[in-house]
This record gives sequence, structure tokens and C-alpha cells, in this order.
Amino acid sequence: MISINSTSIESSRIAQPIGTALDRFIKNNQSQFAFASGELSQLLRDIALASKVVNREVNKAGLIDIMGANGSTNNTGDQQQKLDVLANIRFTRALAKGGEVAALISEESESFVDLNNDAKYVIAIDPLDGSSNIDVNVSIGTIFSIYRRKTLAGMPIQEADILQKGSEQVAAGYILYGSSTMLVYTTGHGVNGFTYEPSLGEYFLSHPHMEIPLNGKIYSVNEGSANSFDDGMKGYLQYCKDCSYTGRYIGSLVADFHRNLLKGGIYIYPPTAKDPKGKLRLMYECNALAFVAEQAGGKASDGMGNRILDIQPTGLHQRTPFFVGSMEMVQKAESFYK
Ligand code: FBP
Repeated sequence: MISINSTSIESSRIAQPIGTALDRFIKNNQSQFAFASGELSQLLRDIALASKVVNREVNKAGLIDIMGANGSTNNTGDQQQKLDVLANIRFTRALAKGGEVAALISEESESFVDLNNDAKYVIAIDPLDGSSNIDVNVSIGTIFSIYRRKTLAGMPIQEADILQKGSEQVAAGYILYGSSTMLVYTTGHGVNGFTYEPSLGEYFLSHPHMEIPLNGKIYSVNEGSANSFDDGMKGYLQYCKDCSYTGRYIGSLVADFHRNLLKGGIYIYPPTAKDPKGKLRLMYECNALAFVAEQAGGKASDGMGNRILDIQPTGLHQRTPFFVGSMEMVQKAESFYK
């Protein structure tokens, strides 16, 4: 009879601790939240649940009929992909069922969705970011921003509840559906990353206390639009080349942002002839990543010295130029606009 010595098993690879599950982490850190009464924790869990369903569909996209265009356009005139619409349904349904969200702002919905309940939170979400990469199996993502409503729970939703500055976010983050699926978020107390373990159906803490390097050598911008860049952007682009920086542009904001968060770098979507105000939407693309970047020690602005989180929104789908990443790289890029 083979005797198994528990200590050797304990220290062996097969018994390696799997890490802190997202649920446990949220519970352990709940006291950090302002008004900590479990609702925000549940809301984060609802987002995680919806992302697992979307992840399952993204992973088998080639096998089921969810590739390609949906034959509809969203309110900003973008061709909607089937997965855009499906992801929007999945997140809206999970958040409505979860009951912690009073109103939902989505890239795929013209106006905000009033969930007619006495919940305390408002969420802005890009259910599927990187639509142009869906059909070609390149990393895509989901971006979310969470605010506390301004008016009393149960009252009709007011503009003040919806058009809040990014600096009012109580939590924000993204899900990256890539070679592995990750959820990265902040509640204003640093940034933590969790990797999805499909066989257990759970996220585990894999990147605690994420910090972006102060400087880097990677720039992410669609140079295909360079002819219509303004002089500031042309100047900074030339500077990056003179410094022999590496150009990396996946075309999925979440994936480009995540790489730069880990390695140091800058992502820029500047004003172009096609998008004179930039392409990206303030409420459900830029605010969340600006909050994560700042919490990780980075910077986010419109290039002209305006902090993204201080921009007062005037419309649900307003666009802004977006400069985000390593502190010193964003400062350098801004210097070309002075
Ligand atoms: P979607 O949310 O509609 O996908 O738009 C945003 C986005 O796809 C970003 O993920 C990406 O960085 C950018 O637009 C790519 O735009 P372009 O193709 O003009 O460079």
C-alpha cells in the first residue's frame, strides 16, 4: 500500500493554491466602498456573470451563427455586429435581473434604459468593444463605468443621474476576451486583475495591485488616418519614430489598453478628418479606462490638457479625443499641443 505523505502533496504542484476567487475578493474588500452595503458587490458579481456568458459565446463564435453584421446600425451610425447585439442583451438582462442598477447607458441603445426599480446605481457600458475584430478572432472586450445615482432611489431617473463626470465613478473596469479572459477593475483603491478559469467557471486574482510603468516604448494609434492628424499629433508621432518606439495597434481599445497597462505605453485616438472630435465615446469607453489608468499611476486626457475624468458630459454618446497610458508618455504627447 503506497502511503501518501500529505506534506509532500501540500507542497507539490498538484496542490498549488488556485488563488483568491473574485467573489471572495469583492467580499473581503467591500468595506472600502463608500456606502458599503453589498449592492455594489452584487453589481460587480452580476457583471462578472454576464461576462462569463458572453465569453462562452465569443469562444464558440465560429461554430454558431453569431458572426458578422446584424444588418442594423446603432445610434452613432456604426454597423452593429451580431455579437454587439447579443452582448448588449446579455449584460442588460443580467443587470436588470440583478436589481442593483436603476439606469443603464449602452453603446447599443440610443437613450438610457430606465430599469424602473429602487436601485442606487447607474451603469454605462460598451457591451462589446473592438467590433471590427469580432470576425477575425482578435481580442475584444467589454467596458463598464458605475456611478451612484444622484436622486433618491425610487424617484424617476433624472439627467443628473445619467450625465455624471468620470470623476464621480464609484467603480469601473473592463473584460478582455483574449488568449485568456480577464476582468480588470478599480473601486478607487488601486487596480486588480482576475483571470477566468473556465473549468471552474470562476475568476481568480492573477494580477494584484496593477501599476502602469511611468514610461514606455509602445505607441498605439491608427496611422492609417495620419494624413488627417493635426500638427500636434503629427509632431508626437514623429517623436515616437525618432525615439524608435514600437508601433502596436490591435484595433480593439481594451486589448491595446491592457497591453500598455502591463508593459508601459500610450494609446491615442486623436481628432481626424472623419472624427473631428475623436471616435471614442466619453461615457462608456473613455471614462472607465481613464479611471483605471489613473488608479494604476497613469494619465488620461483629451491631449489638450483636459483630464478625461473632469469632462462634464452633455450627451450620452458624445465623443472625445483620447490620450491614455504611461504618465510621462501622455505628458510628452500633450507637450506637442502647447
Ligand atoms: P467599437 O466599440 O464600436 O468597437 O469602437 C471602438 C473601437 O473599435 C476601439 O476598440 C478601437 O480602438 C477603435 O474603435 C478602432 O477604430 P479605427 O478602426 O478607426 O482605428
